Amino acid sequence: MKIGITCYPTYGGSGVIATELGKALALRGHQVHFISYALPFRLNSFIENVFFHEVEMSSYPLFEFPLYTLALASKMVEVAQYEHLDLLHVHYAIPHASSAYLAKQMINGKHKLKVTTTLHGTDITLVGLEPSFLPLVKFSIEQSDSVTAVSRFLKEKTLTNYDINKEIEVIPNFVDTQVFKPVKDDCIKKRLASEGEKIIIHTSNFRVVKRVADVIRIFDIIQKEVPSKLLLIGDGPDRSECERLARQLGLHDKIKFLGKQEGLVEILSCSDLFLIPSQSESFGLAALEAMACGVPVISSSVGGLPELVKHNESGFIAEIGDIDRMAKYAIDLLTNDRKYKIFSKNSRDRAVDLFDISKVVPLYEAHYRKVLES
Ligand code: GMT
Repeated sequence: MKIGITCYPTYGGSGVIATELGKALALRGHQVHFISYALPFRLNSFIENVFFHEVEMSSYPLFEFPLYTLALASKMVEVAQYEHLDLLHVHYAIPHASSAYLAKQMINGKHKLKVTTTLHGTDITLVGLEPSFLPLVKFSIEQSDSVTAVSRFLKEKTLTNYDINKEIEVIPNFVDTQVFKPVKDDCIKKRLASEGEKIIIHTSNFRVVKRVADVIRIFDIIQKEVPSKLLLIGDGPDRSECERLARQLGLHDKIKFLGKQEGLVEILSCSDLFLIPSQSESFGLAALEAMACGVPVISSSVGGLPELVKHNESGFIAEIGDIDRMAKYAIDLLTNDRKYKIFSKNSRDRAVDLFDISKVVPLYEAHYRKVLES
C-alpha cells in the first residue's frame, strides 16, 4: 500500500505512535509518506520506503495567524496525486482530519483516496470540546472513511460527546518491546541515586492534565519511608511551578529535573516505579514504555489508564488526587521485594503480550485493507 501519514512531529505520544507505525509499515514493504511541518523527531535516519514531505508555510503579513490547515490540505493533495497514495492516515483530529477532508474534496474523485483518522486524546476530551472546534471535529470525524481510537474509553467518549453514530475501531497504542526492555545498567543507576536508594520516575510534557505537582507530593510521602530519588523527565508549562514546589518542600536534593531526554530506555530500566496521576489520559503511552522496561506503574483511575495498568497485578490505580493512597501503594510495593518482582514481571509480560508493535501494526494493516475494499 502507499500510505500518507500526518502527525505532530514534535514530542508527544500521537507523533511517536504515528512515526513508529510508519517505520514499521515501511519495514513490511509499504511505501510511507509523512506529511507535516517538520521532520518527525523519531525519523532521524534513512529508512527504505519512507519519505518526508514538508508543508511550507507562507509568512505574508496579512495573515496574523498561520494558515497551516490549508497549507497542509494543499500538500496532501500534491502528495496523494504525485505519489499515488491509497490512503491518508491522520493522527490527532485537529486540524489533520479537517485538512484531509478538504484534500479529498479537492481531489474530487479524480484519484481514489481513503482517509483514516486516529483519535489520540485531548483532540476529543479537551480541545475538541471547545465551541470553536466542536462542530468541525464532529464533521471531520463523520466524514473520515474510517476512524480508530487508542482506547475503549476514547471510543465511548467520542460517540457520546460528539453524538456520533459511526463505527470506531479500538487499536491500542504500542511499544517495541525489543527496544523498550529491561537493560540493567548499574553505572547509570549509580549516577542517578545513591547505594540502596529506589528510583521513582515520571515522564510527561508538564501540562496541567499531567498533575506533576501530585507526583512531587506523592514522592514527598514516599521518601519519608523509603530512601529514594525522583526523576522528572520532560518539559512544559508546569515545570517552573514544580521546581518551586520541590524547593518549598525541601526536596530539591532528592528530585532531579532532567528535561527532555533521548535515551529513555536506560533511565527507565534502572527505575523502580513509574507515577502517572493524570487528570485525563486516553491511553498513557509513557506508562506503557515503563511497563515494557519492567517498571510497575501507579496511576489515577482516569481514561484509558485502567485498560493499561492492571490493578494489583502490574501496578495500582487510585482516584485522581488521592496522593495518600498512591503513596501508600508505592511504599507497599517498594518495601516488599517478593511482591515487587512479581509486579515487575507482570508489567513486562503485559506489555509484550498485549501491546507489542508486532501485535498492533497488523491491526492497522487489516484496518487499511478493510477501508480500501469498502
Ligand atoms: O492529547 C494530547 O494531550 C496529546 C497526545 C499526544 O500527542 O501526546 O496525547 C494523547 O495521545 C497519546 C498517544 O495516543 C496518549 O498516550 C495520551 O494518553 C494522550 N493524552 C491525553 O489523553 C491527555
